[in-house]
Amino acid sequence: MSDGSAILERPGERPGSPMPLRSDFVWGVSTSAYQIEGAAAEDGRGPSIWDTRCRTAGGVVNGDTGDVACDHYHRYAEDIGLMRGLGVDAYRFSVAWPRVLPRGRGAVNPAGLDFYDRLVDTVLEAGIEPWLCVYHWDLPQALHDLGGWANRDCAGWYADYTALLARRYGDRVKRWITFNEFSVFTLFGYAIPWAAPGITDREQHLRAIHHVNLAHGAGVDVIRVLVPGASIGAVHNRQRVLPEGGRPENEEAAALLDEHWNLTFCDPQLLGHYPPRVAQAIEPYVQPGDMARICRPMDWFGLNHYGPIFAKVDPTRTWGYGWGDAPPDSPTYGVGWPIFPDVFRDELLEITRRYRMPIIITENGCGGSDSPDESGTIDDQHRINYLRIYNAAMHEAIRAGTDVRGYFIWSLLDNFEWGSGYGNRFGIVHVDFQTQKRTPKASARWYADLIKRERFRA
Ligand code: IFM
Repeated sequence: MSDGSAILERPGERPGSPMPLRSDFVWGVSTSAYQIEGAAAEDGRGPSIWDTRCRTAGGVVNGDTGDVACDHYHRYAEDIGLMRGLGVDAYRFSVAWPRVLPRGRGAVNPAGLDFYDRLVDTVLEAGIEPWLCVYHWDLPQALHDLGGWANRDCAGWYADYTALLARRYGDRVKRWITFNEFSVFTLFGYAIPWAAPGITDREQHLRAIHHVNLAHGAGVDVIRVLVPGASIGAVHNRQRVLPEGGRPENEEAAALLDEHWNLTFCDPQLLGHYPPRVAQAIEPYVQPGDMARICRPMDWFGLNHYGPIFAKVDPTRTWGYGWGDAPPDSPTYGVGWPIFPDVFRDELLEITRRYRMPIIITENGCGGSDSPDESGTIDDQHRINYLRIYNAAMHEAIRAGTDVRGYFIWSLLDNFEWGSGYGNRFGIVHVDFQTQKRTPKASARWYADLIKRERFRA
């Protein structure tokens, strides 16, 4: 295991001096509601499936919860001040569905809607553009009790919720994201039980896939009608899937995981059809006209990328595949995720080849267990190394013809990292979860300098 510095030190590894980026290139930071807001039972917010998951034995490491998280609900102004200090152009955040509609539909919660008014206004006053993600995994528990994403009606409930947001914030928010990482919350929520709602059922997984795709299409239509001048994207996590150990017996597992992870949402939304293995399995749930409802014109492709993933045969799992390990000699960072900048560059090129769209890198970053030294400094060189080589790989993809128009770090703050709780820190700003003290890490200064340098060259 290494911290990735060996890659940086290998002469010629990332050749050539980067070209200037577009003058309107967007530099940003990303967060999501459940991971930072806290105030889970305050001001009328209803419970989400993640509140339930946190209270389920074995659901989250250490029994951690998002009840308080980074207390961003109360400290949002301070956090926006930190963003201003970084010099970012944009802030990608998500709205908590159960904060604005405590039961998912029906009666709205005025205090919840007011919170996002204050947030959006303060972001704009800081000279930062708000990028609003409608859904980042926190389905209202009341809707899950009606079947959640496995119920076709959920697409309509989502469209109504999106309309509420579009009417309320569309005068000030022009950048809209329908969903964050479709394949993660459907696969881990309904087939491999690593996330809420923690179901393992092939049929429910297939239904959830199709209904989420329908919701996406309905959401795009609603935003187009209600928000003049909206620029709409969806955020996909695309990671090349490799057979564990390069072994032939893992190849079919890798091919199926590749369809579930990389193609099951992008292909229907952007090309109008499911990939072959999924198409066959999902057919019973598809109604006439559905593919046209899903495939709506989009303005950009949102890419979340960290590294490749590995698949192996696992007959105990819903689909017969399981998560494999990276080769033991792979360079890794922080929490052990592998560093493969070439895979990032190739993914950007592949998206360009397959979908021919502008790309916004909506998440890229690096987890770790960063803690302050005696002087209170957090010198996260492992993250700086990672960000440097991944930025260099982005430049390579741009030189090779990819139209990348923005880059957002995941994440502004250390936060609630889902099933890993608070142990895996992705922030460029350290959060002491006892005191809620924020301390920018060395990577925050590095990112602020990078933005200045790139703007100067543009
Ligand atoms: O924290 C998550 C985020 O919610 C979605 N993308 C990956 C991040 C790191 O695991």
